[in-house]
Amino acid sequence: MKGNSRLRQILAPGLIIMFGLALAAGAQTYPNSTFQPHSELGRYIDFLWNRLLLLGTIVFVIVEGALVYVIFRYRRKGTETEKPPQTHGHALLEVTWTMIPAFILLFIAVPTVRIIFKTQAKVAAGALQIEVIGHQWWWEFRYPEYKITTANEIYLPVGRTVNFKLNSNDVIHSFWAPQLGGKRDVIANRTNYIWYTPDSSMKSAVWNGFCTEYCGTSHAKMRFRVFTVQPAEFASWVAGQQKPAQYGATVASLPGGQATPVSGGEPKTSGVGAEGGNAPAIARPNGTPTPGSDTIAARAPTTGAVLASLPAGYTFPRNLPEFEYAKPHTPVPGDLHFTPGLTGVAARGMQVYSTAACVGCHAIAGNPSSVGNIGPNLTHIGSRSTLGAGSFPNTPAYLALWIKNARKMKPGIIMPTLGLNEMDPVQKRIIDKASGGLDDQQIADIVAYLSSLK
Ligand code: HEC
Ligand SMILES: [Cu+2]
Repeated sequence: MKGNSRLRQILAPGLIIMFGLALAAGAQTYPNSTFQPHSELGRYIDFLWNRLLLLGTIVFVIVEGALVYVIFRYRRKGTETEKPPQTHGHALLEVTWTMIPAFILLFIAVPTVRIIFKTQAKVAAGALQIEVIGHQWWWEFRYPEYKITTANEIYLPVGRTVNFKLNSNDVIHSFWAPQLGGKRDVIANRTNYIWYTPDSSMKSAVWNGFCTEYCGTSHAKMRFRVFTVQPAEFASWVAGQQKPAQYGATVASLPGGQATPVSGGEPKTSGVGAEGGNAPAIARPNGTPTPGSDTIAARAPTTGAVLASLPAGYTFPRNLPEFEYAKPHTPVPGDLHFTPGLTGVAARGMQVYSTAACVGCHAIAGNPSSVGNIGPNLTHIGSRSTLGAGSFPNTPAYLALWIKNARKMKPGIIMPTLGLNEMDPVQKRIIDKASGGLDDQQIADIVAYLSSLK
């Protein structure tokens, strides 16, 4: 039939393109994709999505196929003059086209309702509780079981169900780590929960998390990291976080010569001691990288036997090439500079920090003057891999710029501009000595202090 061969001409290339696209989509991994779930919650939702996509595709192909067929089969041939027979009211047809959608809906509704009940169920006893508090624009995380308060980075042991208790300090936020499962609104005056179990078979890994409810100026910079680690690594991390802060006696040099980041680029941290010189003299866990050697070679082993005896203070290794996707790439404002080559002293930095405005907003357990609760808890800031809710890598160079002019680094935040002679973009004035402006040397000292708090 003439119509049919025409149809094939149109459909064949279309099908080949669709098949090609499907292959391409499967061939690559997308780190922030919700289609590669690593928890039961993620898989439930993935199952529903696949089911709906399949049924939707079948309906689409049948309906559009019938439409295209009718268009070609019954189009006017040019020789016909009479109208075709007209039909009004056809009981069998009408019953059929009511029954088919009803049947399809049944196939959608039953699994949907089942999964709603499963995911809304109360969490099983023994789950790890984590309190999540959304702030404009960062995340506070509390582990009540372990009496830990931290920010922007979550450690989870694989195989243990985690129950997030979600609250907001201000506007509505939304908590989402795509590959683990989600997402749920974070609301003031109302507690939401979401729970899931990171797959126990997983190797230690890091996942990106996001605020997915527009919440103001720096919403796009309200991110977090989730580290799904082996149980022994988690225990070691917990033990480290529970200790009060101890700052290193050693010295941190800010990268010489290259400390000034180019607009759009990243500050170089290749200077002597930029990462390494500020380490407090604590024992490093067996196999985890020592500061300054965060390379693939220093990767933590993930076998239970070796990990069983990790000393306190495990942190997930930074800069592993396979976790490149978890590295922040926010550009630094081009007009924000820091004096190159300064050397900070942690003990001096502790003094400066403890008498500056910082203590009114930040808490550091072990520093009795630092008990503020407006900003993130800084007790173990040196152990975190990012600054400003996942916006910048936590290196001395970025930390110095952050302290100097946080509001330039992340617009609109409560943390004021603190660098001497810097322009505060919110207050629209230059920060002078009288209003507590810190010179670069003082900031370098604070950097040495904070980055030694592992
Ligand atoms: C008025 C309150 C306030 C003051 C004063 C203040 N901060 Fe902050 N700080 C904040 C807030 C709020 C944030 C979170 C900003 C964000 O990421 O959105 C923050 C973030 C930080 C961070 C990043 C933490 C993280 O985990 O991402 C560091 C480091 C920091 N402040 C250090 C300091 C230092 C050092 C001082 C004093 C020189 C200081 N702050 C003064 C409120 C303050
Ligand atoms: Cu938000």
